[in-house]
Amino acid sequence: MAVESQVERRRERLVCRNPLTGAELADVPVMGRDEVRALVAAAREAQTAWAGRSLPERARALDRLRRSLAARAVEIAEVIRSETGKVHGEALSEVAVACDNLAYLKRAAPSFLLGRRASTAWLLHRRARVTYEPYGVIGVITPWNYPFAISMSAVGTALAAGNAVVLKPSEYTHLTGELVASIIKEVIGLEGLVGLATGDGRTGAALIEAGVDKIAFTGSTATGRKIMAAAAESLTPVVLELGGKDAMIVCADADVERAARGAVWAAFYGCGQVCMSVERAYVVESVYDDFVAAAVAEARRVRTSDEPEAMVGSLVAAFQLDKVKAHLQDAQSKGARVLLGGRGIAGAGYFFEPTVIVDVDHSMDLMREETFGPVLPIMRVADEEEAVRLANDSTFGLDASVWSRDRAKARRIADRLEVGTALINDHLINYAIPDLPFGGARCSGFGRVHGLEGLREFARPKSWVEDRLAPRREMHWFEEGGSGEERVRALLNLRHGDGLSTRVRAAWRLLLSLRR
Ligand code: TXE
Repeated sequence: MAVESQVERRRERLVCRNPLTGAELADVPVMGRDEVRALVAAAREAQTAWAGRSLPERARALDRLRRSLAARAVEIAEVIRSETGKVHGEALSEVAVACDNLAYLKRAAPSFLLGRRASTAWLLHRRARVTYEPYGVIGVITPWNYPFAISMSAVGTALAAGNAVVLKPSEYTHLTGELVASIIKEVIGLEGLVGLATGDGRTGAALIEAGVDKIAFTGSTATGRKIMAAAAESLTPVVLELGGKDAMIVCADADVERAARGAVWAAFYGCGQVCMSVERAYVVESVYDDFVAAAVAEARRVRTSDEPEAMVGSLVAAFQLDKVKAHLQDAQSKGARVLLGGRGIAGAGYFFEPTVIVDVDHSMDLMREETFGPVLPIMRVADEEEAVRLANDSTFGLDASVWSRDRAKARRIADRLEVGTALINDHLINYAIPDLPFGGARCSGFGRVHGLEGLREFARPKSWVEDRLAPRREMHWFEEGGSGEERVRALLNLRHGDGLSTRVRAAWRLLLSLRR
């Protein structure tokens, strides 16, 4: 039986394995079209009552969920670890981020989704407003790298907006997805609102065709394209959180020590399997040697193993290890030099040495495609202009950072980077700020999660207009024997005419026309 890393595809079931031990974790059915449709129907039934709950009631139910996560944080982290090979602290941080986001939703949802009055402009005797309505049932499809935080973020926000959800977790992290659904099911007020579709891409594809009202997808750009194409058939709206190839720019006046420590953390955290990892560092030549030396020294401190003192764990599966090796091999064949690391670590799991590599250029896959591993490529640039040009020379646009002691200058540089999030003297941490919308530009996707924008991503604006006086005729309705041109001209001059006398004459003409 060919084992694809730790997910074996037998008949119509998946066998999921622990990447560190190879132990069988779960044997899950690959759900087909009919089962997924049944999940959507059941979610839709539960959604009707849920949408009728007031915003504060919904917020309180999400806060009960937050407290439940916090109480079970260690148990949840162990499940995440068993499927991803992460270190303890990183697995636990997923739960912490999920709790922070739910606390934010409790505070923000009641006000962000309350709706608003709208100006009626020249239609004086009308009232206009906007309400934010739930879509209905949201299909949430999530990846293996942050299986709990990413799932809980999309599911929690969708629920806050009054939707129900069918969650399709990654086949590599089935148990974590199952835990998300089971914990939510036990929360008073949330029963029946989240269905679990188990399986791989085929089940994900079935979900898109199962009549959901919106799809929230996080995963690779390649799969994002497939999902958007499939959703186009039914004009199902999508939010796509896709891959990244984040750049960091180190200016001549940067705090080099801090920039090097920040680069190592943001490149190796999560074993580099984070969509907003630093995957490219552009360093102005006057500080290049100091930065490289500091980055290598800092990277030497990074422990990679499954031991308690480790800072970095295993890659998730063999396919990820193969991708990292292939990118490094291609780069070295084109002249790149590995200064530290560069090799897999023998033994159980898919551990890889934290790697610093220089003499890189944009002919290499390592500088163009998402590596998604513990690799820090550093490129010397003549100046900030060249750094901006190279940072923008990418199909991706998720995060980017600029490191300089002159924050105003750093903001000006970051302003020129086509990305979803710009950071000054920091990187990656933005996902942990619930009030900050997260998402990409270019092939990193569109739509947002988190923040006001993320909440309203899961609520459809509905506009309302109400007449309050009910006159027999309206000035814009058909009048006897004419197209209304005179009235329109008078109204145009009244609102936009040049000078008071023009506007007074226009008002008089309009009154006369209304008396006819
Ligand atoms: O992601 P996929 P994978 C990148 C990273 C990684 C690569 C592959 O570079 O090496 O993607 O990882 C479901 N219709 N990122 O294979 O394929 C699938 O079952 C509907 C970056 O895990 O994108 C899973 O639940 N659904 C990313 C989810 O999509 C489909 C995080 C993600 O799978 C489908 C993860 C289809 N046709 C990987 N095909 C980030 N930006 O954080 C697959 N799926």
